[in-house]
Amino acid sequence: MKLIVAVVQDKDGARLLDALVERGFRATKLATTGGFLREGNTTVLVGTEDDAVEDVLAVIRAVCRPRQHVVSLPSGTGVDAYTSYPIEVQVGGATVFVLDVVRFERV
Ligand code: 2BA
Repeated sequence: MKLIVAVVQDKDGARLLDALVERGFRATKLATTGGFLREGNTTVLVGTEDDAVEDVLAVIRAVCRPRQHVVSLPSGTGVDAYTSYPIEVQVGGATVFVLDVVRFERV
């Protein structure tokens, strides 16, 4: 069994859950925060059999879109400490980890 941990954008989170549940996968949605942008994102956990991992990844690929975000970074120290400059980063589609599950129980 595998645990798929997918960090996705909030905009894609609800549609991803809908698509997974529609296809019979069990999923849990967590409200999370990205370490770089410090903005809210969504982490979806999916526990599934090994042979279904590619199906779950296909759903994630179909739903989650890359988007450009502009973030302001501080220029530096001293006089520059109070100024910032914008940079553009591409976020997503999704950051996905696939973990081996040692034991799974529903009690
Ligand atoms: P954030 O950490 O808020 O990162 C948002 C986006 O900022 C990243 O998009 C990437 O394009 C950029 N970025 C992140 N760290 C950077 C850095 N040190 N320098 C320059 N640009 C940087 P994604 O790569 O698509 O990541 C989206 C979110 O997925 C991340 O939000 C974070 O919450 C999660 N994530 C990504 N890689 C991860 C990892 N190795 N471990 C844990 N979480 C991860």
